Amino acid sequence: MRSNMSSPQQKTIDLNLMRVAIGLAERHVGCTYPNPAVGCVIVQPVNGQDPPIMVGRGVTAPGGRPHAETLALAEAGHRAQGATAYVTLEPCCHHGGTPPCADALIQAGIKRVVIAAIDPDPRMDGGGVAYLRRAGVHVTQLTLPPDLAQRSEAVIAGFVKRVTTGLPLISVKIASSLDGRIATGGGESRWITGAAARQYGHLLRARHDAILVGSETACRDDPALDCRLPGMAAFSPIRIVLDGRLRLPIAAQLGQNAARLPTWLFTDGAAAHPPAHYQALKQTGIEVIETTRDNSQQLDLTKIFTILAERGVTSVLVEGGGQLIANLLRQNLVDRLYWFRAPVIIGGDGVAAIPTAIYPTGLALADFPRLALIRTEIFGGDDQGAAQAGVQAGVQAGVQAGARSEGQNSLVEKLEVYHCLRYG
Ligand code: AOF
Ligand code: ZN
Repeated sequence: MRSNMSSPQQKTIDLNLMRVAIGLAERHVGCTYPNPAVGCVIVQPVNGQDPPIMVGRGVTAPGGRPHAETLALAEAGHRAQGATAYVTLEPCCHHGGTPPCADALIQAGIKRVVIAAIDPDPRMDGGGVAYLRRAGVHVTQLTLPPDLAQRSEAVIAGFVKRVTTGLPLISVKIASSLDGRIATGGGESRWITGAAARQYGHLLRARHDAILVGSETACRDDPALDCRLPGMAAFSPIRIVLDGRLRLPIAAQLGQNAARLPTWLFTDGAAAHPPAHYQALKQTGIEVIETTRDNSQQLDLTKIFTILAERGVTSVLVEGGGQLIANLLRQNLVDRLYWFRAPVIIGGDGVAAIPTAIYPTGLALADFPRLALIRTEIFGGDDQGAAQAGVQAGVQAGVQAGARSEGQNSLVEKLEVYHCLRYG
């Protein structure tokens, strides 16, 4: 048995089934906070000459429960007896509201568990593997090839950051002209990027637990901040606005939709503001959260993100404005940058994406932080239907795919790219 488990054929089978489990997990990235999205596939036979038969599949449910293993075991029923479970994350072994997944796997008769990553939650941290092994279950942690390792890490990146640092993963989205402008000199900004790129932006919203803007953006653009991809409204993130002066109008979309979509507003000294406006904002369904200012009299960003992590939020997408993004960069809070660039040059009278200095004056160029490129996608074409299909297919397949224009569109369209960059 054991020698077979390490045979090259078995390793290939293991990697293929883990690929399926990771694909399942990817479907629920952005809607399982405070928990990570985990995928689980259960197959029979454990270890035979015949191709394995999939008897159960599960992905952590929206809201974080039930866990993936519970759902996969329920689907497998008695066929879990003697089977192998492929789980993207070490099964839990803590006694929360319900018995741990490790127990459920043991009781169902699972003989072998294959995992992609150890759960960094201090309540687990290898404990789940030890627990299973003590019960006689054979546990394998796979060494993944680079493409799978990158996907596996991306799925749990927010959760890992939250439990290891007490802050969520912070991503910034910027959609600019080729020369880094987010509006014309006259203030026009709708739309700089095309339909496909904007739809991809909605996919990014779906993939994050929360979306955050400053009050300047909330007041000027009146954004809804939901996910408007067909069929994906349920993936809309928590909407967060930083509004120290409490100037968000009651009629703003954020207020009007607050009964339907969780909406949190951070401010300081709410009591100091006109009580009628404060009460009216709360009556829309917006949750007002009190915070404090830092030394530069801005709302304390680290404190805000700490509060978000304490509430379980694992990932936040910041959509503006420029000043807030500059502050985040200055304070070294940004983990990922999604920068969409459209094939248009606005010129120096346009509004700069990063409007203020972020590093000390006189800093030598060699000392400016260089970002590392994670991925580049090319969008293009004005065929909205095709773009939609591309984004939807990406979701279905559990991969980050947009409507690619490579080889199909003109050079100008090819200039519309987005770079996903790792900051710091
Ligand atoms: C699993 N399978 O699908 C997930 C796991 O608060 P609880 O009781 O729901 O447990 C949450 C913890 O379980 C979470 O912090 C993480 O360590 C793990 N997540 N574990 O076996 C799953 N989502
Ligand atoms: Zn569990």
